[in-house]
Amino acid sequence: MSAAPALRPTGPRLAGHLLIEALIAQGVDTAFGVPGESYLAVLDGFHEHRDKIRFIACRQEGGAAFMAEAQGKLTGRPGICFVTRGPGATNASIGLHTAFQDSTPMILFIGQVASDQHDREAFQEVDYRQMFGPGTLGFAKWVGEVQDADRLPEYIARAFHTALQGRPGPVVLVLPEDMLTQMSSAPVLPRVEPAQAYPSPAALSALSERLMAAERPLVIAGGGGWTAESCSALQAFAEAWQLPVGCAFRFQDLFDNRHRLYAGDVGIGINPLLAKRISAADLILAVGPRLGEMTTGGYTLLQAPRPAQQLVHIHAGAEELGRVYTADLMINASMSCAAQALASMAPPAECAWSDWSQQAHADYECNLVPQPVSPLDMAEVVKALSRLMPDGTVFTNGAGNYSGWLHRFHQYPGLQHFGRTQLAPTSGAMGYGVPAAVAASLLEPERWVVNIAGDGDFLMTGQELATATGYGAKRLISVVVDNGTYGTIRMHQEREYPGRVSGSDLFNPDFVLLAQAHGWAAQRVDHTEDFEPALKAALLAGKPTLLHLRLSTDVSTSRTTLSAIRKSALGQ
Ligand SMILES: Cc1ncc(C[n+]2csc(CCOP(=O)(O)OP(=O)(O)O)c2C)c(N)n1
Repeated sequence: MSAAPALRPTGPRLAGHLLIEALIAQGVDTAFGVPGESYLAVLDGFHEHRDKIRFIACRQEGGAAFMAEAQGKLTGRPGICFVTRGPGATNASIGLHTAFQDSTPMILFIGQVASDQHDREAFQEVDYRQMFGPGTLGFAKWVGEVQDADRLPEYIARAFHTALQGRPGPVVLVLPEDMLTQMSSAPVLPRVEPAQAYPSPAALSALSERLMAAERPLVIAGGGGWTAESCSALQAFAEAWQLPVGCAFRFQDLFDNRHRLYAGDVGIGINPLLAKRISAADLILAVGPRLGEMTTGGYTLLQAPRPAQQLVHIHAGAEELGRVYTADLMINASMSCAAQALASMAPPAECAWSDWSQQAHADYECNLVPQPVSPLDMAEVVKALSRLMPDGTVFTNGAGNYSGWLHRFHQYPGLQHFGRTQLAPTSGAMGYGVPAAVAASLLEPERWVVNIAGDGDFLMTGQELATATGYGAKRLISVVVDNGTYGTIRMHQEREYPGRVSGSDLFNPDFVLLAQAHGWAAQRVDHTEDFEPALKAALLAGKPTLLHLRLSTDVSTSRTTLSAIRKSALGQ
C-alpha cells in the first residue's frame, strides 16, 4: 500500500487540470478515450501533466471502453476511459456493460452539455442517470454528475471506492462542460484502497462442518477482485482439502490449469464430464462468481433458485448473495480475505473425496485430446500457441465459436504466476479481443499478447490496429479465424431452422492487406503445418502481426460440424 500524499493547499487551476491531478493521485498513468469538444479542459489537463499520465486516443469509443475494461482486469484498479456526450457515450456503452457483467473496476468519464443548456435536449445531450442506471441493470454501479469543480476530488475518490468495493464494477462520472472550466483550489484526495469484508469465524466453522460432511465437493472460482496472493491462498486451500477446482466462465486464469486439482472451465462448451460432475456433486463451494447464466449452464447445472446440491456462496457483494440462488450458507467477503480465511481452515486428516478429485482432473485431461478435423486444425493451432508463446503471454478474445478452442485447449497458468492472462468478456461482447490486446500491449510492452478473433468479431473493432501501430505496440499477435460466417449464429440456425441460412454469411476483406495497410506484418495460414512457422516469424517480426487463418465454414466447434448439426436437427 502506498503512503497517502499530504493534502497541501493548492493554487487555483482549471477544473480539467484538477481532475487529472486527482487521477494521478490515484495512481493512474494511462487513460483511453476518443476526444470531444465537451471536455477540452480535461484534454488540456492531460497536456499539462503529460510527464505523468498519457491519453491513448482510440479510433472508436467502443474500442476505448474495451481497452479501459481490459486495464481494469489487468491491474485490479479502475480502468479509465474518457468520451464525449451522446454519440461518444452511446458507443462506449458496450465497454461499460462488459465491465458490469465481468465485475471489472472501471470509470467512464463523459463530457456533458453546459449546465445552462441542461434539459433542453441540447446538442448531443443524454440523461446518463436514466441511460446507465444503476436502475438500468447491466451498465453502472453508480452514475454521478459533478456540478461544482471544488467537489471533483470527492467525486473521484467516491468513484474509485465504488468501482473497487464489494462487487467491483463500472462507474460513470458526468462532467458538464462549464464545470470543467471553473477554477478551483481544492486539494486532491489520497489514493483509495478499498475496504475489505472478512468472513466471520462462525461462517468459517459452518463451512468447515459442511465440507467435513461432504462426499463429493467441488469448488467453482470466479468473479472480480482476485489478486496473486488470493489465488495462491485458494490453491493452498484446495491442496490442503484435496478439492477439485473449476473456473467460472471467462475466469479460467484464476486457478492453474496444469494443477492436479484443476477440473476445467465451467462455461460455454463445458466438458460434458465436468457438467455431469457438477450435477453429481453434493456440495458446490462458489468462491467469487456471481453464478450467472453461462457458469450454471443456463441455470440447469445449478438449478435456480434452489440447487439440488448444497451451495455455499462466497461473494464480495452482499447484494449478490441470494439474488438468484438461495444458498445453504452465504458468506460476504472480499476475495483476498475469503481466500486467506479458507487457507487457514484446518483440513481433515483424510479427505473422503480424493478419488473424486483425481477423476475430475483426469476428465479435464481427457478433454484436452482433440477430435481430428479439417486441413486447418484449430486444436493444434492453440496447442502451438501454448507451446511457443513465452510464459505469461496474455490471451484475449471476444465472442464466437472460435473462442471454444482457446478455452478448451489452452492451459492458463494461474493468476499468482503472471497476473491475469485471460482477457475475455463474460458479457459475450464481440469486438472485445482486439482492443483488449492493444491495451494489454501498451500497458505492459514487455509482455506478449495474443488475440484470437473470429472474422465477424475482428472487424467490429479492427480499426484499433491503428491505435496499436500509432502508440508503438510490438509484442502483439492477432489470429483471425476466418470461416466466412457468423459461425455461432449459423450453428444455432442449423439446430433450430436447419438448412435455412439467413443473415449469417460474411463477406470479408483481405485481412492480410488490411493488416499491412495498418503497418502490421501479416501472413495467411491454410494448413495446420504452416501455423508454427508463421507464429515463429511473428515472434521475430519486431512489430505486431496478424495471422489470417482460413477455416472451413463447416467446422463449427471443437466437437462438431455444421453438417452434423443440420443432419441431427433433420432427424437424419
Ligand atoms: C456485439 C455483439 N453482437 C452480436 C453478438 C451475437 N453473436 C454472438 S457470436 C456471433 C458470431 C461470431 O462470429 P465470428 O466472430 O465470425 O466467430 P465464429 O462464431 O464464426 O467462430 C454473434 C453475431 C454478440 N455476442 N455481440
